[in-house]
Amino acid sequence: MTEGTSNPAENLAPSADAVDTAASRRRAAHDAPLLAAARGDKPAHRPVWMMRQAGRSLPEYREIRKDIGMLDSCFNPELLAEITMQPVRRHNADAAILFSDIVVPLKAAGVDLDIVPGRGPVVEHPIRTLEDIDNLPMVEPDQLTPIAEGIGGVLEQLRSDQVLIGFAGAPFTLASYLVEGGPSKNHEVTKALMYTNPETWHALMRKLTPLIVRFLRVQAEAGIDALQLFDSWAGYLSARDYREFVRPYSQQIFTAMRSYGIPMIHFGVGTGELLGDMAIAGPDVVGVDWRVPMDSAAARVYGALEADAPDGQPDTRMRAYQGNLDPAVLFAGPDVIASQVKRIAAEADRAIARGHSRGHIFNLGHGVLPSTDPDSITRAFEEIHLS
Ligand code: 1CP
Repeated sequence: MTEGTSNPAENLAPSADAVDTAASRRRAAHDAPLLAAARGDKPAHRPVWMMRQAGRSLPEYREIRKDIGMLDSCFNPELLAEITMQPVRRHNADAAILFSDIVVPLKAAGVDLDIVPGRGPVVEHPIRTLEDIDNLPMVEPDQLTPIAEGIGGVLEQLRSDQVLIGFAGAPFTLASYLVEGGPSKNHEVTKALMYTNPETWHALMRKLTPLIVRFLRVQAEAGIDALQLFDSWAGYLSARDYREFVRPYSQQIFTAMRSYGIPMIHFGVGTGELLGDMAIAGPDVVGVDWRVPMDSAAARVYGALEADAPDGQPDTRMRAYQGNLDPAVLFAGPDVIASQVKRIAAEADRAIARGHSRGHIFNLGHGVLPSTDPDSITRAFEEIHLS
């Protein structure tokens, strides 16, 4: 294997100074309901935010973005802060999700890619060989300065009971865009690479893991209160393949980020069969899509953690859970929204009562759909706060 792809020397863990910097930038948001739920304390109300809450469902977003491209807005600190805050103000959300994209650290590093309207990230030269991987640049923290500045702008505007969630794409999901060259329905080129050329696959994972850690460290040191690692497309893998080809790298990311002491959330779509393995990777909060009831999800994870570490202390098997309203329910009118919110709240509370879960952060089971009526979103937030 060539030197560039083996990446042996990158020390993923931050220095004590870096951890101190992060702590000094972070606001004292200890009583924020989302942080309380994540660590297992009783929140003042059930915290809620929605994946893709910032973006296309809001007229104020379409207005502000009408003359500027997606990636240009991600590297403009004022715009980034404003778009991040739009849904927080409109819906009284308990968390802001940083307006950015999983391909931002690649773009910052100089990879030739764009986010094409109506499609998503498109990579000019797909990455499929060891040579391609060698040529993939590593991101330098100063290339991410606009993101750090944008985070500062958001933190100035949030109330002390609201938090800012930073994020990154997990190595598998990011690799899928690089290998396929763009959005993919079945991820077949990615899987074919994994099966026919595992050395190349692992080299790509070893290259992306430190890049993702660097992106998250810049965010942590700029003061984010929590982070989410999106492995959106991991649900396309069998549990066996996930364990062999993906989990070790996601696990390295959680291990590297743990010393910052902020809650870490892990989410993917269609991951019912992977929830235990995703929890073993090391997050504090497991995201659940709408296909699996919250109490079943917690029971599955608890069982998987017990089997993984039979002598572990009981509380090492406890995670908090995030989810899981079907985004399509926001189209079904107030009565259906209210009854589904009540059902999900009851399922999540049952998991806590059974000792399988330490808290619940309400969310959708995946992102807000672009044509959702913003008023139904606001009403759903109100309903969830009362649940
Ligand atoms: O023109 C536009 O408005 C672009 C649409 C858009 C937006 C608003 C894209 C392109 N990305 C984003 C922002 C974004 N992306 C955020 C912040 C906003 C928020 O959540 O409120 C986040 C967290 C992401 C993360 C992201 N990007 C993921 C993981 C989350 C998920 O939805 O599963 C993924 C898979 C991407 C890739 C991506 N970027 C954009 C699109 C349309 C896609 C998906 C493409 C595909 O279907 O493969």
